[in-house]
Amino acid sequence: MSLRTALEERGMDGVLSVARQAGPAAEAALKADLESVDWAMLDRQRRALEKGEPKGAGKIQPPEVKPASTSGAPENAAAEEAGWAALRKGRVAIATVAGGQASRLGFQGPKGAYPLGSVGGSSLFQMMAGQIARLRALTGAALPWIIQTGPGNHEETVEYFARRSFYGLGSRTVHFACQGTLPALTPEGQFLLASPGALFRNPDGHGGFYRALREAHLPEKLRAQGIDTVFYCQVDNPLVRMGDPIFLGHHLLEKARMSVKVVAKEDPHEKVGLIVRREDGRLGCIEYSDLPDELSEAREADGTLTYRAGNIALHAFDLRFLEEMAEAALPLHQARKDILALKGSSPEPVKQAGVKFETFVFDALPLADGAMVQLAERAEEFAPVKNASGNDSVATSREALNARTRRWAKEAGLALPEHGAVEIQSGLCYDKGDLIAQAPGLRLAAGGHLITG
Ligand code: UD2
Repeated sequence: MSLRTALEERGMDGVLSVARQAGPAAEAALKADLESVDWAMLDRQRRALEKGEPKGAGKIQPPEVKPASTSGAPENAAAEEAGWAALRKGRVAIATVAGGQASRLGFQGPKGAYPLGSVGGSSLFQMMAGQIARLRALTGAALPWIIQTGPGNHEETVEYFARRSFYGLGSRTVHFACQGTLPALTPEGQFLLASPGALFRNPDGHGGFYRALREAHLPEKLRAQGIDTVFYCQVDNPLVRMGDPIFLGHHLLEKARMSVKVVAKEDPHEKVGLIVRREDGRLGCIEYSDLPDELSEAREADGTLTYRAGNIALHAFDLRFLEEMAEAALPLHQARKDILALKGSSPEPVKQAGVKFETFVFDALPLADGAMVQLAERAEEFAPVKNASGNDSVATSREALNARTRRWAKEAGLALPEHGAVEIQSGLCYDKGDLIAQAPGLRLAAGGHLITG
């Protein structure tokens, strides 16, 4: 179908007139941009706009939850064995979504580059790279790392890693996959223009991860290496246990296609999605902004929240399922915003009502035949950096890291000064057990409370 027909059929051909007035270069650029529009997706966007956001959770139940990896629960023993075996066999890759900018932190650059370490100044990327390096050393596996970037930070992220020699991981084992974009629309379903020659587009949400992998040809590359399982995390949680063997083990033993970790919510209005068992028996995630108060505030007789499985956006995937999700019609979430775009014949963009569309990774959960939920102990595994101050800020995340290091060091019998931040040198140890095992050879570096080898 020609571009003209595609536009005319949808009553959207007016979009070319502004470009035409601006001259042949702008017209050619806009046409090229329009040629890359996914028309089937655009039709879904316009239908979603008419219907509005899907509301109502239906009848829900709390999900069954496996014990936390750090709990020492006997039920975790078989999973631990299965997880380490899969890691050692080289069946696992790690993926981190890092498509956003750190604008909420007031930091210029990709969020993963934020220097979170209180003593050594390690960035979030460096902390994660260190865990992967240590896990590689413990398992002898290749353990590739996929970093999903966004159009706004892709080049900067690749350059960031190149300048740091990929933290010693080897450039061929760190893969970058850039997520796509979706055109924003007016409330009437028309395109918006960022300039006469370009549509206004926004990143397609972390649900774009599935397509980003496909576009980068990663599923086939990974499969050729014998990989069938992917551990997934967000870039903003420095407490993450990258490639957690117990989590992966439960996922594999349950023959799950997608799994998720949750923390027990204590604050009904905490900004995490809620993992639930839906009426149709499938798992689902209700985003915090869509959660009615009567559900978020419901309590058991002992005072605990009835629905408390808070999504920490940590998943395990079957590789085939990841590929299938690149084809799935995931729900389109809409954000009505003021958008800076051209209007009428005005030469400069002006703020106007528009709608941005995004898809979310967790919307694949109901599509997974077999899905496992595991609890995470908050103090051990979850302290995201979201805001400049207050909840989930740099300060609260550093505090949680410091407290965890002190707990581990105490159990490892390492003597620490009573006050001040303590950090474990990145890449030195994978978890508490690893620190305990290595404790006799460790020391505090001069000039800071950094535990080094
Ligand atoms: C997300 C979840 C929330 C909860 C919480 C846990 C959504 C909508 N909500 O909340 O339920 O699990 O995390 O911390 O996700 N990202 C991309 N591309 C995008 C958008 C985001 O890569 O287009 C990445 C981003 O770099 C970050 C992660 O996804 O690593 C989370 O994004 P966010 O900070 O926008 O999500 P948040 O905090 O609203």
